[in-house]
Amino acid sequence: MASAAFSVSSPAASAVAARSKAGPRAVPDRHSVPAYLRLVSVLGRGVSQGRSRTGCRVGITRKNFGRVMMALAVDVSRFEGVPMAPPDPILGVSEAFRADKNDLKLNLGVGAYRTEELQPYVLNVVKKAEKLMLEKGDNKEYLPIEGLAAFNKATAELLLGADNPVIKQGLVATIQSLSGTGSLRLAAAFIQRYFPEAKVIISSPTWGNHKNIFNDARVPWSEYRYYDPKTVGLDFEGMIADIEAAPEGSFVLLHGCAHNPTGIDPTPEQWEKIADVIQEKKHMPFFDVAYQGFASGSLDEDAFSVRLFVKRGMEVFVAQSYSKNLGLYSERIGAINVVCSATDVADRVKSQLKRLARPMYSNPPIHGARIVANVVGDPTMFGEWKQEMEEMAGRIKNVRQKLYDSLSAKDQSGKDWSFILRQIGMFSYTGLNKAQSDNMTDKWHVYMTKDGRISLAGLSLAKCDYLADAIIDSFHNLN
Ligand code: KET
Repeated sequence: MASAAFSVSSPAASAVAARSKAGPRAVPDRHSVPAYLRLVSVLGRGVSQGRSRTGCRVGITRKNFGRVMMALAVDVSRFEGVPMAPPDPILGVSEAFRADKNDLKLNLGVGAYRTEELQPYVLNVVKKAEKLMLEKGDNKEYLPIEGLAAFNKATAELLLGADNPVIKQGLVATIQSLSGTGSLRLAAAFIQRYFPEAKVIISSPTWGNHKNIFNDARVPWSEYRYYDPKTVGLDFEGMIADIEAAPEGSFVLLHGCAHNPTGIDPTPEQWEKIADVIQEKKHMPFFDVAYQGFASGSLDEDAFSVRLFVKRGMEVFVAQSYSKNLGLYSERIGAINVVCSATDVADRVKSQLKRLARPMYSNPPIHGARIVANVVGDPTMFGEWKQEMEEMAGRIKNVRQKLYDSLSAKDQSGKDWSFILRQIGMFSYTGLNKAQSDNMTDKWHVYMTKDGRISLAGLSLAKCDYLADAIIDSFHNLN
C-alpha cells in the first residue's frame, strides 16, 4: 500500500524530521511509518502529524500532501479482494422493508412479535422487572464466563422442569450465552473441538442460520428429510430413514417445538420413535429451543420433546433463546445446556464451554439475564409472564384462523388452505416459490423470506384480507 511518492527524503518530510527532538537517528524511513499513519496523513488537512513506530513525531505539509494523495489514489486497497456479501435472507428482508415508502407495506420476514397495531411489543412483566432492577441499583460488573448464576438455574429449570432429577443430581452443564444463535455457535465450537469426526444432520428445510453456524464452526453437516410438499406435512418416514442412515454418533439437530420455517412438529408418538432411532444409532440429540411457550402458549407443553429425551437418560444438547417468549430480541439472552450422564462429566463439559467462550466474547451481557432471573424467580411475575405469553400465542392463533378464513372465502379455485391451521408457532410456510414470493414483495409490498415463509407474528387481523389477495394473486398468476 505504501507509495513511492511518500518518501522521507522529500523536502517537507526532511524538514519535519530535522525539527524532531529525537535527532537524526530517529528519522523514519518509509518502512518505519505505519500504514495507518500514512493514511492519516492523506486524510488530514494542512500539516498532519503522528508518531512513527520509533516514537519520532512525523508530519507532512499540505504542499507535500498533494503528491501523497495522488499516489494513494491510484493505489490498490488491501481490502480489494473482499467481495460484497449478499443480504441476510431473513434480517436483510427487514432492511428492504425499511427502505419501502409504500403505505401498504407489511413486514412478515423476521420472526418478531407485533401488536395488533403492528408495533413492537415490550412485555409488561419485562418493564416491571426492569423497574425493580433500576430501583435496586444493580451494578454493571463483569459476569463470570458462564453467566449469571440465578439465570442459569432459572433457565435449566424452565427447560427441564424444576424437579427434574438431572438438575437435582447436578448433571446439567449450563452456560448463559448470546441468545439462541450464540448458544448454538458455542455448542458448534465444542463439537468441532471434541468431536472433530462427527457431523451434524439438520432438517430440510431449517432455519437458514443453522447452516451458517456450522459452516463457520467448520462442522460438517447434511440434511435429513423433514417437510413433504405433497402433504404439506411431516415426511416422517423419510426423517426416520435419514436419521437411521447417518453415521453412528452424529449430532441430530432438532427443533424443540414450532419448527422453523415449516410450523410442523412431530406428534408425541413420533417423538418417541425419533428418540428410539437416535438412541439405537448412538447419535447425540441437539435441540434448538427458540420458541418455548410460543407454540402452544404453555412453557411445559413446549418442552415436551426435550424432557422426553432426558427422561430416557440420554445425553442432550439444548440451545435456548428468550428473544421470542420474553420479547428480549436485542438483549441477546439465551443458554446452552448439556445434560450429561455423570456430575464430573457435566463439570468438565462446562469448564470447556467456558474455555471456548472466553476468547470468543469473554462473558455474556447481564441485563437480559437479570430480567429472566427476576421474572422466573418471582411467582407473581412468573404468572404474569405466562399470561402475556398466552396472549401473544393467542393473537397469532387468531390471525392464523382469520387468514385461513380470508383465503378460503376469496379463493375460487377450490384449493385447500387448511394446512395454515395445522401449522403452529410464529410462522406459516405457504408453499409459495421464489417467483411467487418475489411477486408478494414487488407487487404487493409484502416482505417475506424467499422460501415462502411468512411470520404471522407480524400480521394483524385487519391486514388478513389484503394478505389473502396478495397470496391468491401470487399463487395463481405466477409459477
Ligand atoms: N433458532 C431458531 C429456530 C430461530 O428461528 C431463531 C431465530 C434462533 C434460533 C435465534 O434467535 P436468537 O435471537 O439468536 O435467540 N429466528 C428468527 C430471527 C433470526 O433469523 O435471527 C427468524 O427466523 O426470523
